[in-house]
Amino acid sequence: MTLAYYLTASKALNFGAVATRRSLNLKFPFKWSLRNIHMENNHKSNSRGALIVLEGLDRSGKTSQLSRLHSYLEGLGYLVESWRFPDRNTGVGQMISSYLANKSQLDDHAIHLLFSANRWEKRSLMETKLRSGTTLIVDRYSFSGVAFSSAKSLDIEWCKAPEVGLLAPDLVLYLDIPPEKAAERGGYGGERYEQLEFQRKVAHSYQLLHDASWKIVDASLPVEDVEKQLREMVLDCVTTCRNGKALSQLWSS
Ligand code: NYM
Ligand code: MG
Repeated sequence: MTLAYYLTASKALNFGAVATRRSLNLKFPFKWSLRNIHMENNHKSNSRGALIVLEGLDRSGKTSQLSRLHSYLEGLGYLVESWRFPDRNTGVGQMISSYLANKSQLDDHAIHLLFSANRWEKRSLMETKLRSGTTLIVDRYSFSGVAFSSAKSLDIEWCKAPEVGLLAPDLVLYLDIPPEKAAERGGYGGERYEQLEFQRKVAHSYQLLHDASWKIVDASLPVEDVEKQLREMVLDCVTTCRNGKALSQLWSS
């Protein structure tokens, strides 16, 4: 059973107000005016890059779609970077990587917090990039954190707590695929969690997490068809953020 089955209608994204420009007050000296124009633009215009997250089970096709989207946006002239979590290049990321490779054992709560810490250590860089106009397309984010840990029977609210205050994605693209079909795709890589029975539980956990910022795409379709759908959604989101949209935080009331 797929996530789409559980969906009724998805709500339109709330678009931030587009900033308006005020006319120059020519009565003031030139130097004063220039500084004010600069400050006003920074403050008023929330123009920025978009935070776009791809989520889904292992082998749902996130990584290849991400690289296709990257080329597409770059071809259109956008500043874009591809990110992924876990980011295995940091000290925390190396602990996570060793755990996933079954080279170390950790309590379920402890590894959950490490995954979260791995996002926190990137939070300020993420904000800087977005504010400077770079769109980030991210392979997995907090939703993976909650879905995989709660699939191990950790309390879902406990799992969400350390993620509160991270930047909220502008768009979450969920690549929806039945766990059985994902398992058929060339097999799993042998990391922890890459087992059909566990992936079924993860799929169920994802069902509890989606909200209006998610778009569900049928990832069983041919790669090109999935790509076509993603392109439209992404372009729409990138345009909205470029026109001005405030950054918001994840799971803050
Ligand atoms: N994973 C990923 C988690 O359990 N929690 C998290 O917060 C994140 C970001 O790590 N099976 C799991 C999901 C994957 C595994 O990710 C490695 P990838 O995308 O296969 O490298
Ligand atoms: Mg994987």
